[in-house]
Amino acid sequence: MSDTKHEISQSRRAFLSGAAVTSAGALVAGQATAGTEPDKLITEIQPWAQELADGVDTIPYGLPIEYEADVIRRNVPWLTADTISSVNFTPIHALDGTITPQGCAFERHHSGAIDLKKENYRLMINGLVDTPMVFTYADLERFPRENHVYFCECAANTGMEWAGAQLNGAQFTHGMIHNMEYSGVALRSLLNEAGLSEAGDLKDKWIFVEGADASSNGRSIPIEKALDDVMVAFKANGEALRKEHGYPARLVVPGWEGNMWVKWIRRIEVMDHAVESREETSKYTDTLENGISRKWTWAMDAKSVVTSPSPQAPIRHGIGPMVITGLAWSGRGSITRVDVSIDGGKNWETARLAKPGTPMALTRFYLDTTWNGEEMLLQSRAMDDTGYVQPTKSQLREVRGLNSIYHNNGIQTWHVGSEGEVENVEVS
Ligand SMILES: Nc1nc2c(c(=O)[nH]1)N[C@H]1C(S)=C(S)[C@@H](COP(=O)(O)O)O[C@H]1N2
Ligand SMILES: [Mo]
Repeated sequence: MSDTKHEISQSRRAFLSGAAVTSAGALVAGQATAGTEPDKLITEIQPWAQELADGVDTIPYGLPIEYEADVIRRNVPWLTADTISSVNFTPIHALDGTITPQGCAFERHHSGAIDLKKENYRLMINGLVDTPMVFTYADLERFPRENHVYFCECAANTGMEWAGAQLNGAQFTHGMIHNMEYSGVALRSLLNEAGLSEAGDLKDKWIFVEGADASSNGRSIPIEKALDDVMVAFKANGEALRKEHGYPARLVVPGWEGNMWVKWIRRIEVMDHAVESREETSKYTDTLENGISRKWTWAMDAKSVVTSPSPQAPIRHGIGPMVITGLAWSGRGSITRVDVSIDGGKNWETARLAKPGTPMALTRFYLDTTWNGEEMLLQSRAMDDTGYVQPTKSQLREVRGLNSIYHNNGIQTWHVGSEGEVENVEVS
């Protein structure tokens, strides 16, 4: 016991003296450098220690402190004609860990976020079921509940980058993603309650899911997936879903494109065919080089991005110790490894995963390294437990051509300049 304690204090001292050397050595880095003036923040009693502060209940439901006011969702106004049918982006460059707070998790609406009270909520299950049913919100809460962390990525995430580097910030290139802990019921429980004998051997059976908003965002999902890990969720990160994420209940379709995660879910029809709705024909399909479009590209392939440094999070500390960090995910399983390159993919170093990857959830990676002030072409490359390796942009284009929008999981490059400034560039 005491040995361990000793070791800890030893290594702490080593770290602190290391930091002192750095701040004295690297002048650009040091704000609290060893100058001649005493640091008043240390030697003088500060205003906040001279009076009493906010009592409990000052803010019954807390928001981030004003100094973090920049950590917000942002949209790109020229991308869409109005904000009703539009998207904004998670500030992934400013977050850490893996859980996305609901308040800054990207929103994507086709006809605006509706205001739906629990008492007005109904979920119908009809079609090839033994007993068509309608559940109220209170009914949903009486089915066995589950908790799972999953990412939700819009298929259009990184879509603007197909032809070349376009948007200057990880928030804009990769921010159509969020990762939350969902509480809800397995869709399987609801389907079984309605009874599936009508659907026979379940071969080639589908569900068609609609939302209560004007767009309804109808999507067909194969029954195998519906009975596997799909959830009807009503809580995210412990609290009720926010209005914009589908209050009071949404579909959670682990690993599959965000468009299938129907919000304000109101109806599920069991069918013997897919509907081929707008959302799965003219949209959310991938046009190949020969003009023919792929459909049913549901799973989100393994992908990663360095969130810092990145254009909105340049290096401000000068040369010396540097943490490179980012996110990796796969809709087909768990992230097993992430490599980082600082020379545009010539050499790779394996990053440290903050925690072992879990299926269909974000994984945080860190590369604890040193920056000597050199320019970098920073990249990350994810691998998942199917053995899949995230492709370069040219590998992706060989298969997919240049007509695609959706499902761009190519390797992203940031150029880091000698002043620490960062820009979106393409190394294909
Ligand atoms: N009912 C309904 N569900 C919907 C949508 C919608 O417009 N209406 N948008 C879809 C799309 S395209 C995506 S990417 C996700 C986004 O979920 P979020 O707004 O919670 O981020 O919801 C999906 N579910
Ligand atoms: Mo989407």
